[in-house]
Amino acid sequence: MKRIVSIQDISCFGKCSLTAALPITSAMGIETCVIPTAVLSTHTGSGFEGYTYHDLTSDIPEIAAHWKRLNLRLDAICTGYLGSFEQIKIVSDFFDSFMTKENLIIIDPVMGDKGKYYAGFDDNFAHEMRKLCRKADVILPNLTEAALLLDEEYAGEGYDEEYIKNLLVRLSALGSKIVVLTGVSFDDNSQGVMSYNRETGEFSSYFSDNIPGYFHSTGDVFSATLSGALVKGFNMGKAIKIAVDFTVDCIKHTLGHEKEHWYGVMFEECIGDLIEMIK
Ligand code: PXL
Repeated sequence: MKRIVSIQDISCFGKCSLTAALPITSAMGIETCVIPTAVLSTHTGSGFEGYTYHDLTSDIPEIAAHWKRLNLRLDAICTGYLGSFEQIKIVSDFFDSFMTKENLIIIDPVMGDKGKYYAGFDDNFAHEMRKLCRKADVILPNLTEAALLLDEEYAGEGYDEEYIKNLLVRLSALGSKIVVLTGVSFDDNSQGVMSYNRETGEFSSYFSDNIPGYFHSTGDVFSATLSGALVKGFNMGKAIKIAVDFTVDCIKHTLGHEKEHWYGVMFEECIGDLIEMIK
C-alpha cells in the first residue's frame, strides 16, 4: 500500500485542505498521514469573517523527529496551505529529512486566487514559497499563484497559449521538474490545466467544460486527486485527466446548491465516481 503525507491546515468547517485531501486520497486506496499546519474554525474565504486561527508550526519538527525514529517511509510528501512564513522553512527541513530518490514532493503553493492573496499572505510569504518550490518534483500553482511566484502582474484573462508556455518555462526555472498550471482558459467554453516537464521539454494540456461561477476548494480537490493518481502510478497525462475530470464532476454536482454550499464543492457525493475513474 502506498503512503502519503498531506501537510496543510485543518479548517474545521469549510470542506477544504485536510478535510478534503484526507477522504479523497484515502478513497483512492492510499494510506494518508497528515501534518496539520494550523487549526482554523473555518477557511478564510469571504463570508467566514471572524474565523479562529491556531498555529501549529512548533509541533511540526517534533512530529518529524518522532516519524524519523519510527523510520516511516513516505511515497509522497504533499503540501498545501501553509500557515506562516516561518512554517515554510520548517516544511523545507521536513523535505530534507524525508525525501528519497523514489518519493515525490508535490507542492500546491496555496497563496491566492483571482489575482489576490488570500487573507494573511504577503510578498514575504511568496518569496519564501518560491524558495520552497526549488525542492519540488511537481508544483501546482493557479494563475494567481504563478504570478506571485514570479513576482509579476497577474495575467487576468485574455492571454494566449504562447504566454502560458512561457509562464510554464519560467516557473520550472524555479527548480521543480514539472509544473502543472491550473485554471487555464483560452475561451469561454473550456477550462483546464497546462503542464511542462523541464526534463523532457514537453508541454501538455487537458481541458474540460468551463463552468461559470466561483467554486471554493476546487484547488484542494484537484491537488489531492492529482497527488493520489501520481502515487498510484498513473502517468502525468492520465493523472491530470483524472484530477480535472473529478474536479469538474464535483463542480457540476454542486450546481444548483451554490447558495447552501458556497464555501466548498460537494465532493463527498462524487467519491464513488473517483473510485470508478481510477479502476
Ligand atoms: O482552499 C485553499 C485554502 C486552504 N486553507 C485555508 C484557506 C484556503 C483558501 O481560502 O483559507 C485556511
